[in-house]
Amino acid sequence: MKQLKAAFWRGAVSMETLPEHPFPEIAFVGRSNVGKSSLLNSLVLLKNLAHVSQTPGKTQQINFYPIESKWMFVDLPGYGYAKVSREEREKWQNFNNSFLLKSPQLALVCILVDSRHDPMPSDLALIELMENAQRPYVVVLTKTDKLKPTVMNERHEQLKQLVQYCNFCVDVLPYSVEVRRGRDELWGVIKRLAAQFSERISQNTNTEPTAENSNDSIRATQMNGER
Ligand SMILES: Nc1nc2c(ncn2[C@@H]2O[C@H](COP(=O)(O)OP(=O)(O)OP(=O)(O)O)[C@@H](O)[C@H]2O)c(=O)[nH]1
Ligand SMILES: [Mg+2]
Repeated sequence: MKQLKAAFWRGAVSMETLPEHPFPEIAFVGRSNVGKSSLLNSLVLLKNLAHVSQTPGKTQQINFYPIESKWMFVDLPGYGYAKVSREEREKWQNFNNSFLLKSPQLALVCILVDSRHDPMPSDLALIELMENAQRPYVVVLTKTDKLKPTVMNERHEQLKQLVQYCNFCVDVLPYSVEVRRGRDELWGVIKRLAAQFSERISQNTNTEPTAENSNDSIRATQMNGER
């Protein structure tokens, strides 16, 4: 496993300041402190690409990281950080949701859920958001090194049950930065969905896009994907 070419490129604080670029986006989203930045670093094998903190709520903007001039990783501010005002929290949540609903380059959303707890209402709301938006996502169970194998398997089963009737969930993957669990599997999903996204874009430049045929092609992506 070698380090990938990756660097911080830009941060955005509103829909108006989102940068334009040609790469398929892979977004990382979840509650504050769930391990988004750590996971992003572990995927590219760099220690300090994204800022990891003992203090939750450190990622205060949507951060863009071009990877190998092929993909754009996008680290979103965490949900539910208690120590900022409700107004501030709502502002970030609205920005996150707008990005997830509207970004034209979004190929895959990685929804990170802390494996040590039952999924929280904000985790379920994210799944619902992506289903309503009809955009592909993968559920990643973080910090599984902190669980005994039987407990980890139970949590994995619980989440698979939860999404069994969801149309746009590509997979549910146990992950750990500490013991490098799930890295190859997640890369597999990222590469597959990014390639399908690029193919869809090139097809759509030949066919006049309609709301109907773009949804059909996303759905076909799900149906063809392995579970
Ligand atoms: N044991 C263990 N700890 C982890 C793992 N992933 C992240 N952590 C720890 O969890 C804490 C939060 O990690 P971050 O990556 O900063 O989380 P984040 O979701 O980016 O947090 P915000 O940006 O504040 O929303 C840090 O202390 C990490 O070291 C993991 O797989 N195993
Ligand atoms: Mg972070």
